[in-house]
Amino acid sequence: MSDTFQPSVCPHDCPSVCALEVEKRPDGRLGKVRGSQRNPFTAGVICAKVARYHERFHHPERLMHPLRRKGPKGSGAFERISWDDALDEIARNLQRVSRRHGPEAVWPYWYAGTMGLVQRDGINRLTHALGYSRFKSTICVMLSDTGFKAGHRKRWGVPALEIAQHSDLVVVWGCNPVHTHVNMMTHIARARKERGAKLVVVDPYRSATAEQADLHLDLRPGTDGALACAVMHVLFREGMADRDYLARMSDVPAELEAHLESRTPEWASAITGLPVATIEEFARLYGGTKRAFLRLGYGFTRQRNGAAAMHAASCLPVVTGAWQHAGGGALYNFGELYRWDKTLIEGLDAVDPAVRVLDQSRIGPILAGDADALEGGGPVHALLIQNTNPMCVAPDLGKVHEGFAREDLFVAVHEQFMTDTARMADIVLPATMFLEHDDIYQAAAHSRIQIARKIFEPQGECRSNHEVITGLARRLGAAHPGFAMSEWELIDDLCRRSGWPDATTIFEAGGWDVVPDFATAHHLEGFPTPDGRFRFKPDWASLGPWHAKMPVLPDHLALIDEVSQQKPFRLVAAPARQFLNSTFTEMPTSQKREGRPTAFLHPEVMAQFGLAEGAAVRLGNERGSVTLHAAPREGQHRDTIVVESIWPNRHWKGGIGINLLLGADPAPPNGGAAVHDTAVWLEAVQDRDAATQAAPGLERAPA
Ligand SMILES: Nc1nc2c(c(=O)[nH]1)N[C@H]1C(S)=C(S)[C@@H](COP(=O)(O)OP(=O)(O)OC[C@H]3O[C@@H](n4cnc5c(=O)[nH]c(N)nc54)[C@H](O)[C@@H]3O)O[C@H]1N2
Ligand SMILES: Nc1nc2c(c(=O)[nH]1)N[C@H]1C(S)=C(S)[C@@H](COP(=O)(O)OP(=O)(O)OC[C@H]3O[C@@H](n4cnc5c(=O)[nH]c(N)nc54)[C@H](O)[C@@H]3O)O[C@H]1N2
Ligand code: SF4
Ligand SMILES: [Mo]
Repeated sequence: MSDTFQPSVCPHDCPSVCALEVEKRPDGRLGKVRGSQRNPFTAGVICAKVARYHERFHHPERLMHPLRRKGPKGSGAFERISWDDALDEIARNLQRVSRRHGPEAVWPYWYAGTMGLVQRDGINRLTHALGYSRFKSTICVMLSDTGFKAGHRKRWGVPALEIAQHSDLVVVWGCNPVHTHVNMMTHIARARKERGAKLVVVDPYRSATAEQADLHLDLRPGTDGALACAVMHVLFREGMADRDYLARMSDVPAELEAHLESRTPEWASAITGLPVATIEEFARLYGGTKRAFLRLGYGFTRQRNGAAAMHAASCLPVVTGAWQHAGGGALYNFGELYRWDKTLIEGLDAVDPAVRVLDQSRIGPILAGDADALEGGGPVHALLIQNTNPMCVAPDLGKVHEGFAREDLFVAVHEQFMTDTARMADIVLPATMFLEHDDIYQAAAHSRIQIARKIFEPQGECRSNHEVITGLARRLGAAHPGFAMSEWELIDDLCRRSGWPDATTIFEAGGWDVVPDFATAHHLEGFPTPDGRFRFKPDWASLGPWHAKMPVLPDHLALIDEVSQQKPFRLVAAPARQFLNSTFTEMPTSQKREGRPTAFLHPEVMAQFGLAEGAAVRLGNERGSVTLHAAPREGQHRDTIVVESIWPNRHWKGGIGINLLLGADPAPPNGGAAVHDTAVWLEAVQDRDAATQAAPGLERAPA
């Protein structure tokens, strides 16, 4: 690496967690950002939006100093104040609320704007030390984690590096890596080029990944359990199940086989909308390839039956025994291999189990005072928010907007930009970016611990999340050793406490791979269940309170927001390539490349509604409606509508985006946001003006 390039790690909420090389120019500004070779999963490749990071880092609209609201909530009128005044005022308000309503009326609210373990998770230390309402993180991986653990109990899998060397077939299931973690495509492309490997993509629309596939299964959203069962039916029927392996490595193979007898391709065809021949073609391809790599994504689990769907799909490599072969098996997430002990970072020794836990995804109902969502406790009167933008990304967004407008709610937001959420705050604090602080990272799609050190001095008056949390802890009298430690000390403590080398060693080595040997990665000596057997019949009761809804054996769980005469379409709010959730929406180049909020419709639906490309349409349900532009898209079922997201509210004329339509009800067995599971109606908007507007509008349906 040349003098001007220094090592770093991408902190954004992405399975790839790329190793970066960043250029610090002689004038002190950020120059190029490129992928590093030091991490073999990154392999020198990063996504386009992070390659343009100088645009975000030196953005003229970055928050540079603390602000206090001086106009009505949400008016955008703020005045500059000092850090001391800002932290004093937040502390005063949290104390006021705590005294008057009890500490559970304060809810620290966070997510993964940065995935650094110190900067992201440190807020929990404040929560636990002061007895504030705890946080149940459900918006992203709850459904996928629960579904995967149902069969395997722990999360790890086959390293993606095996793909290029050994895989003859890659199945990308409910996942769009071209948009969401481009590095996966590097390894898939190599296998195709060097080994002639085939690519199958299971996705309700012709995503950028499906576009590249040899076989695209464009099933109806929320029907993956049916597809998986029918594939297993064919595997058993046509002698492609590895009975020997099943007898050794699974719990109830005979029961499974009997159960699947009625789960025929004809049965699944009626549910999934896929032709019988396509289901059989896929089953034969999968069953006929020992070195079949299954990439299980997050996307297909964002359905009310998503945990059941993940469990069903994760059964496939057990039935064929693909796990035994190099390049075969599955990868969902390496989460458990890191075996972190986050006692000091999160203050886990200060947890009071009697304090209520509030569900992240239900922030709308919670702020609206829904008794069930409040877990029987009183209202939330103060939010301290870091690393997330719920006014844009949360489901049931209408309720979220009403909640943030409450005059009896105090809101402090620590942010890099004036997001939809920051705009609603009473106090806004400016946050550092990853190049301006230290942190440690784990990844989902690879298995390397990586540490990044501060390269630039913070711009303006920006402070890190850790500085804000310790500054508040001092003022609030919160006691915990973690508040007295530096970021680096916390990183070092985490590494040692978890049984890894110290932080300096890991940093200097350019990362630390926690990948197990081949036998462990492939579960050759047993799955991480107590008896080493994969569970076709999961112990759902141990996985969440709503376990009674779960199927006994893999199945299609008919719980989705199914079409009806009133709402004949199913909306998938899939991720946009140039945005990362709502991050990067502030970059002009990203906005330009994404265009405008657009609904992809089947060409026949365009014709049926008399729509030309770009025409305005309205999508709605009982929660409201939004107006956007229509575009035809081949390769999706007639009743599927896809809107790539997440456009900020200001891009929608009525001031609220696509998540207005999404429900926040907790999906079984343990909660989770069904962000791709929404039945909607569609209508053409006759007004020609609406069709030509760059930022189309919205009308809320009457309550
Ligand atoms: N560019 C970009 N990158 C991102 C993000 C982003 O918003 N933009 N988000 C980041 C985050 S937070 C995460 S968690 C990851 C997620 O990364 P992924 O695992 O790729 O998951 P999703 O992005 O939710 O959705 C992926 C695909 O799932 C499909 N899908 C939806 N419903 C179903 C279904 O019922 N069945 C099947 N088979 N497929 C379905 C969608 O059409 C979509 O193409 O990506 C991260 N990376
Ligand atoms: N329609 C639709 N909605 C979805 C999804 C979808 O696919 N479709 N996906 C869902 C998923 S998977 C997820 S994970 C959620 C994600 O939702 P969010 O977690 O809200 O993700 P972002 O919108 O990217 O917001 C992260 C914010 O953190 C800020 N940030 C970044 N680094 C730092 C830092 O170091 N300090 C501080 N204080 N702030 C920082 C960024 O500026 C950004 O505004 O959205 C969910 N909502
Ligand atoms: S692919 Fe993901 S981890 Fe890599 S640079 Fe882009 S956002 Fe960051
Ligand atoms: Mo996510």
